[in-house]
Amino acid sequence: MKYLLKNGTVVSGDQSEKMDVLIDGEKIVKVGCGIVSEDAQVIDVSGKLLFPGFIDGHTHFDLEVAGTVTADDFETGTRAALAGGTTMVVDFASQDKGGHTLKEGLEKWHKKADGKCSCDYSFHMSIVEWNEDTEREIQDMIREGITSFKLYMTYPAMIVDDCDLYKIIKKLNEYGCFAGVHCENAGVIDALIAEAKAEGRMGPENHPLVRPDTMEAEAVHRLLVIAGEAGAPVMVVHLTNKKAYEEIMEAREKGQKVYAETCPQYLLLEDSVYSRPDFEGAKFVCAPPIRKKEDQDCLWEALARGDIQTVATDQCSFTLAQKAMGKDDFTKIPGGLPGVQTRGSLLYTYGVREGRITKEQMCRLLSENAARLYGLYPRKGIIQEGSDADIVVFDPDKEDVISAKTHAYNTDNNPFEGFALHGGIDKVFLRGNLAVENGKVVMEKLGTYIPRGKKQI
Ligand code: DUC
Ligand code: ZN
Repeated sequence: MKYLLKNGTVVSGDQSEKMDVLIDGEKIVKVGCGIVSEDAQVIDVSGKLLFPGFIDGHTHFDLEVAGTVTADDFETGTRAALAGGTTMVVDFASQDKGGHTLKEGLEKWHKKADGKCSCDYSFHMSIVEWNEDTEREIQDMIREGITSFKLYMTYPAMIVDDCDLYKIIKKLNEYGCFAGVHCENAGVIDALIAEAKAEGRMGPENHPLVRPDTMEAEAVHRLLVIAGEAGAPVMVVHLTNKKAYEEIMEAREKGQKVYAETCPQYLLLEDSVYSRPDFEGAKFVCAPPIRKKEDQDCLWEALARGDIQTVATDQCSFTLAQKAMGKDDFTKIPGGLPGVQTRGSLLYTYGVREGRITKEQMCRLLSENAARLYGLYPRKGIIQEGSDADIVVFDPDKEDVISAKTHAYNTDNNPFEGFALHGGIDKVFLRGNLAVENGKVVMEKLGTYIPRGKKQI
């Protein structure tokens, strides 16, 4: 199928320009002014912004958490993502502890995802055990198109100690790869949980108190000292707060390569949500937790300065019934929030429209930088000749209000319930297929696994 998008504003990380875009099959074949084509279907996109398809580098679909499984699997989750302009997700596949291989983890995630996705997809690989076999497997992963990895400094089933952290990030760097790291101090958090329980503090309002910003910042600091010693780049995923941000800036001043990612919940929600009555605070339980207004302000300013490379979602959704597993004990509430459907429109509404970031920065944060970080550029992350025809036709005048009644997730709650949106998704092209029209998914399950190359950033 051939499409000619006429009179839209093509947004890149550097500039925005009124141009036409010609799509033939899966690719963009021409970008310029006054393009004519005799056989293309012409779509007038006057007044619309054309972004390269958004890439979400942090999702958890079909994931077992706290004795349950996320409400959204790859089918419902990628459909919601596509409706929100995300044409590619990079989900977290994981090795299991107890002598299991990375290969087994990858096969497991392919089984969860293959044939079910409505947007393109790839995986990071979480390494939870390190030995000579795992080390050898890194090259197998690279051959499979997995070039980014994940390490956890918390969670018993996932945690790696400082010794392995050092060895892994050093080895990954030798192969031109890197890890995103979940930074929280596991030991002190355990102690704070024990204190809360001993005092009979069992409600969700205790969640941010046992996972304080200081213990995220401590872990970021430790990670970056270790990474400095290893001479290796690392990424701090889901950065939430000012103290942790300052640790990143300090390491960069010393010449270290540190990438950072944050998420809409840390930009737009405050920790008072955990004190909402009737157990509503449970909806917002995620790790690290939502922080304070001054942290939000710090993150927005960091986005504007380009100090944070990407805004992902950490999508990990649960129903209220699942959240109620922790009714009498907040530590049993499965952690995570949905977010893939509204990342673009929230960043536009509360970032671009409010003058905190430009639309070009939005393009970098949602698409271009993720493509560069995860070895997808310029196949993805840019609207140019030869790139995949992944295009978001964004309507800056579209008005909406986020609600669990109308969202596409398989959940009955939305952390952004009631948030007004000024600007939203009109159409989405996924590799040349007009898969979303008027904000609704009209073509499903066209997503394909995308093997990735090495980072270009
Ligand atoms: N944090 C969550 O809240 N859920 C899933 C994984 C994570 O790091
Ligand atoms: Zn996560």
